[in-house]
Amino acid sequence: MTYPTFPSDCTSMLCRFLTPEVFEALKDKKTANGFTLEQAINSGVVNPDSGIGVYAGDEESYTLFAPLFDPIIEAYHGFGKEQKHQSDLNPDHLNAPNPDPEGEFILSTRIRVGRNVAGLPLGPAISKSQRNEVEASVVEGLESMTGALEGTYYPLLGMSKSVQEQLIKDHFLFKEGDRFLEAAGLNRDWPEGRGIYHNHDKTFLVWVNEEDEMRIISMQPGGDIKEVFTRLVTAINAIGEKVPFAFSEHLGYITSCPTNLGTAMRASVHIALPKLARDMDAFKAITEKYHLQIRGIHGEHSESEGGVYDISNRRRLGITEVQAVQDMYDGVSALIAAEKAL
Ligand code: ADP
Ligand code: DAR
Repeated sequence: MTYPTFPSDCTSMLCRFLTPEVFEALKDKKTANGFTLEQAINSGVVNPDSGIGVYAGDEESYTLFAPLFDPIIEAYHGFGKEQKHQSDLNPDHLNAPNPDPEGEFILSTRIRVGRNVAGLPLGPAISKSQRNEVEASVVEGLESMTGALEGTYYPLLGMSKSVQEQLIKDHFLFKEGDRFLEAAGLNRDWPEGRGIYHNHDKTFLVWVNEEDEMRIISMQPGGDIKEVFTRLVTAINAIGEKVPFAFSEHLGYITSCPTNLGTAMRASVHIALPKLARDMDAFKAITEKYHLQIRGIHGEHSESEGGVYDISNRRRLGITEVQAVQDMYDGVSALIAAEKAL
């Protein structure tokens, strides 16, 4: 393997932190699952417009390739090598009365966590049989859910295009063919082993074997952020009793992308801010202050439509789950106040 060539305007963290010295130190190393540096960085080499450009193939990747991952984790999360992740999944600790009880601004709220199965590789290094094993064990656990979590699993294999496209259009199902995931090896054997579980109301959903082996999702129309968080915590606890989650004291919940480590949580609202949208400098001054990320109406790598934005917490590691939701809540409250003032 030779040192990759990057365009001069490359701004990804891969370009920034894969120095020739780090490359020389890591280029011949392999994890116990046979995962190599070349595999870890391929997404950022093939897609020089990546923000990060690196994925882990297993928990060992984060220690074996630490000279590359540690500075990325520090730069993205502000989280040092000696720090330990702290979890707080107690909704009683969240101070979040509905910031938009009249429903003037917030169309919907969604809070998700990534989880991977302990003892198995992550998506970039998993074999086809291991991925099918993950699907079988996760679905077995999900099909034992009762009450508000009771639902049905729909494998992607055999799903009609019209059903799949409607679920994606309605913001329930993951998109297909993401080039970043493709180059990371996360789309191998697609669509085998992938699918979506959801309850009758589609307020509790689980994606199986997309970027992570599970994405556990709670969502509903409106701005009752605390209700969404409470349902998510109930679901995480119920699934965690059936499926062991990959977790480390230092990095928290282990995920394929380093941006999702720790809480692996993204708490978002779809919010209409038509007046603020006319002054994106003022808009971004608020999102920066409250550690928020702006995505489009169809999630990552999509555009806003009709002045509606996906606003979520940017930090996921070095803060607890309650703090991640509080980040989003405090920032959204400030955005609503600014919109009202215009
Ligand atoms: P993830 O949040 O899992 O990292 P994306 O950003 O791609 O992934 O979003 C996945 C899907 O969730 C997209 O269809 C997106 O429109 C939808 N989504 C995200 N936040 C909300 C929300 N607050 N309300 C409704 N749908 C949402
Ligand atoms: N597209 C990759 C990943 C960035 C974070 N988003 C995730 N993990 N879905 C990039 O490096 O831009």
